[in-house]
Amino acid sequence: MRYRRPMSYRNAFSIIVVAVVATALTACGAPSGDADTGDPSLFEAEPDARFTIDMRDVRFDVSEIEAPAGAVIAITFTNRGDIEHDFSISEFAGTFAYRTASVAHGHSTSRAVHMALRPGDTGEVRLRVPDAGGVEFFCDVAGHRRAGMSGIIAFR
Ligand SMILES: [Cu+2]
Repeated sequence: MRYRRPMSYRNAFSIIVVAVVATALTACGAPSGDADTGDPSLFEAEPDARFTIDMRDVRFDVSEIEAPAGAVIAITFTNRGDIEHDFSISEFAGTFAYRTASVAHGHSTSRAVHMALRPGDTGEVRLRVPDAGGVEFFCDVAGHRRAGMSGIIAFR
């Protein structure tokens, strides 16, 4: 049997760094950083309506907005809390895009729309839903939705 050398500290460190980077890239299904996500055409013109929603610990300060079906709406989110939050939609029949310089946080998600914001960060979401109906949004950080961090966008 051949003698195996113990792994050097340098090699062990390299493997850990690679594992952490791989986790960061896959955690939210999108690259972290300031890349746009979704359909970029939604950012080509001024939206038909604009909304502002702040994130607190642990709630959205606006829990219902109304928008015309078929219109492009913009929602600017700012995380004014002390912990990370996100804007998530489970299943989404329309088109969306978002833009933020915030760095994706560490939890995984299978949500159709998921924009994570660190404390103090801002991101803009654009949505277009063709048909009337309600879309529930929530924060997908563990426990936050159950604590009431959710809301409805009513398309009329
Ligand atoms: Cu949250």
